[in-house]
Amino acid sequence: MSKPPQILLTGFTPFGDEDINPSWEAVRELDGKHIGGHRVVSRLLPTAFADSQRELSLMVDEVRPTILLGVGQAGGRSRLSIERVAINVQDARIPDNAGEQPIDEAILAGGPAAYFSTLPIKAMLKALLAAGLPAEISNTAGTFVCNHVAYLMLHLAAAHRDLRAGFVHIPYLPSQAARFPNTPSMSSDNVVRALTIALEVATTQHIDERLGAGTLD
Ligand code: PCA
Repeated sequence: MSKPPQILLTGFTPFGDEDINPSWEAVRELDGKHIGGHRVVSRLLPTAFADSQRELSLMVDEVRPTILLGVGQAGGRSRLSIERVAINVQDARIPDNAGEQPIDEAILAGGPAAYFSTLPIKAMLKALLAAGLPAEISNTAGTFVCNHVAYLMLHLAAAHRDLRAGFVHIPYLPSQAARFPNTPSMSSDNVVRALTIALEVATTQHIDERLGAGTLD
């Protein structure tokens, strides 16, 4: 029997004041699972600009995925945010885990200003909302390590016809949000459910749906 196509699913190490990263807590649960005829390979990326770039490239060479989905923590967001775009800039408000704090530097000198997700983001959104999971389209992945990794994933996808890529940000875990008033959270079980649904849609749908999900601000 031939090997199933692979999904490379990445999460990040904790950063800033946190000692847990909900992205890795959910992503690691899906390692080895089969979704839509694909096998999931879960990997941990360091929350550091240079190290994440090097490790991502090694992982992609080793796993040779047909779908690449990055997941990162966005503390304060209230919904699973399906990122539409990644921009060619590094502007770090805090140092990364290697102590680097680039300001207004390009990720790839001479690269395009931005890349769009090549996963069916609207179809993913529709399926998540239909399953009763809070989700949204986001038009910014920030300017820290997540945007950096999302941009590099989309750069790889632009160069490989058989590779599609995207990125999602997730809220704090309840245990993280409990420290701050009025702070939204999502349980790891719900994030795992949401990622499974999003990946099911990504494996089966190559053309996105037309569904309004824009914002005025
Ligand atoms: N979130 C950070 C980097 C790692 C993570 O989980 C970000 O949004 O850039």
